[in-house]
Amino acid sequence: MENKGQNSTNINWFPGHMTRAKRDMSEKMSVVDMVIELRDARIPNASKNPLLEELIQQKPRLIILSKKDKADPALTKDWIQFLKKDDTEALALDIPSENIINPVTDAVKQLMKAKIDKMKERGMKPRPMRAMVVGIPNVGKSTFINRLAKKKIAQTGDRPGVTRALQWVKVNRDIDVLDTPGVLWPKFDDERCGMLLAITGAIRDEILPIEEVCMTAMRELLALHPEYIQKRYQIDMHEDPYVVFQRIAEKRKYCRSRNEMDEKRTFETFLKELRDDKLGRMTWETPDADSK
Ligand SMILES: Nc1nc2c(ncn2[C@@H]2O[C@H](COP(=O)(O)OP(=O)(O)O)[C@@H](O)[C@H]2O)c(=O)[nH]1
Ligand SMILES: [Mg+2]
Repeated sequence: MENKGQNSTNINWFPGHMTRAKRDMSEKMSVVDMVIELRDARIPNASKNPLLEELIQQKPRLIILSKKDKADPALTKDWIQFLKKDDTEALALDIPSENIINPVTDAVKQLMKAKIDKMKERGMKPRPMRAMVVGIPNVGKSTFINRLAKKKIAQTGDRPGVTRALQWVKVNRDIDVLDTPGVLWPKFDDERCGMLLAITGAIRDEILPIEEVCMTAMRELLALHPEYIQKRYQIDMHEDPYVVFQRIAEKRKYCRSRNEMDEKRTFETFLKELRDDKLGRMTWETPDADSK
């Protein structure tokens, strides 16, 4: 898939030309010891990048599930369990609010233990491990780097085509992080992934029709957490998502005339409340069913 700009709903959204982005990331990959991959804790599968597996080569990986404050805690635990492997550590964080340096340092040291031990065996003083942060737009990469740096890092290298020396953020004596993250594109081609990215606000609203996004979200909520709907809107429940929206509109008086729901207002309000966690904490994917 190429983003040529014309007629493309993805315009202004990709970091530049995909080929260039890929080459740039692969160059950076060669100078780091490991990769810190951010994914959204609410959609750990849909927020991963299909090409990272190829780009990452054999590098150890720390997966950070961001926005854990918005996700279902029990499912986050399941995902962490599922994602951990020999060369992969996993950690869930509320990046803006919690002290992230200690858990990240511990995870990096755990992941890189073999390499650090080898340096020591050879009589070398262990140097900080160099990591590159990668992830799809909006997942929390800049917030993560700024919090590790304890200051705001100027993102001058964000423009495509601007080559400059690699700059490192010194976190502590154990970690250095590349000051510009690698921006990856999500799985647009998979319909359900696209829906989940839209539901959680990872992609711009214009990309997908709001009615379809809301109907999908409501259908899944009715199956997984009908009590969230009941509690928030205090309506008589119904199995048809559209009828549920009609009842919400009726209750909130989002109507044009007596029996006609103001769809735009109803859908927009619902989506905003859902994204602001007004209905409850929600994880949209489970490790078994959605962990392709
Ligand atoms: N609730 C919550 N919001 C977060 C978290 N991490 C990042 N954000 C918010 O997500 C938005 C996008 O973050 P940003 O760092 O700009 O993402 P980037 O595009 O990957 O660099 C910002 O509004 C952040 O405040 C988190 O763990 N929890
Ligand atoms: Mg950013």
